[in-house]
Amino acid sequence: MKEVLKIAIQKSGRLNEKSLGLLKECGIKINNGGKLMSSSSNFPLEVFYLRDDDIPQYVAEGVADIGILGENEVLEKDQDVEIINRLDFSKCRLSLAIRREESYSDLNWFSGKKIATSYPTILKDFLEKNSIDAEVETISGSVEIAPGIGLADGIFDIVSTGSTLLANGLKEVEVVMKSEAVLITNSKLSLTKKNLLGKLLFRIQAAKGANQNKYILLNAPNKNLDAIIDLLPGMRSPTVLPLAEKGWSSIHSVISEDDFWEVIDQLKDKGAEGILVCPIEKMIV
Ligand code: PRT
Ligand code: ZN
Repeated sequence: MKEVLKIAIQKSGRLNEKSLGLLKECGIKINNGGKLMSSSSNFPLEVFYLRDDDIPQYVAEGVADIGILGENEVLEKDQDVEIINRLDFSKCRLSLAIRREESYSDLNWFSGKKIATSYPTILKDFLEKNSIDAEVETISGSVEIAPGIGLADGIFDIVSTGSTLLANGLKEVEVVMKSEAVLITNSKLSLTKKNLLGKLLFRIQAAKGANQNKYILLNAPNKNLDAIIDLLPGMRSPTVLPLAEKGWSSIHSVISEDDFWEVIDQLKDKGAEGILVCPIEKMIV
């Protein structure tokens, strides 16, 4: 029987759509299969839909070969899996928070206090490393209400915009870890599966590169070409083409999404005009 790569993704929730979106960006078509599993029509891949809490164990035991889930869940479950790629989505942080009216000095504030969380492993590890003797109360949901109902003095939970903390009269006092979606695997893959994983990783890299970068075209006076080329180094170096109008050139390059707004003002200062910024479909460096 032909070997296929088995990937576990979240069945529903914050990671589901983005995980499927990533596979789509990799050119992988997923058939509308059952609720538990579906296969691809153009890549040797089977997709298992699971609760994110179960993904580390499924991958560790080899039921699935790879999985996509939050790094926080990987650390919390502490299974024998390896993170092989960071996927740049579902970014959040895991933080300690206390009632807004409390005055907070440093981590010692938590000594002798009770902290509610759904991530006891990560929290206990952090407290131990910092020699803080606090009681950890494990609850499975709505952690943010624990201080308000007198269940705990503080909480340790996922924070993204901070609005949940605000709405519950809490303030973030320590960021313990940052998290994003990651790709995990186990050490049991056959050579065929390793090759398939290599192909998938190559495609993921191309999709990530495309998402993180933009194609930029602009016109610039020739006298400032060197300065503009310095601002837009691109993949190797930018393409420079003469315009019909004498003394002007068109410059084409690739720019990181993160740098774009920084660089744009400097480009304008150097006389750049007609700046077009376009999305990139795939980027292979
Ligand atoms: O059903 P299943 O067990 O599969 O899903 P789940 O309910 O355990 O997880 P889900 O779908 O809520 O989250 C999956 C993953 O998304 C998490 O493990 C994180 O890695 C990541 N992620 C990113 C988040 C958030 N952002 C997030 N904001 N997970 C949860 N939240 C919650 C958080 O618990 C808190 O209640 O949103 C609230 C905070 O958000 P802000 O914006 O108000 O600060
Ligand atoms: Zn979960």
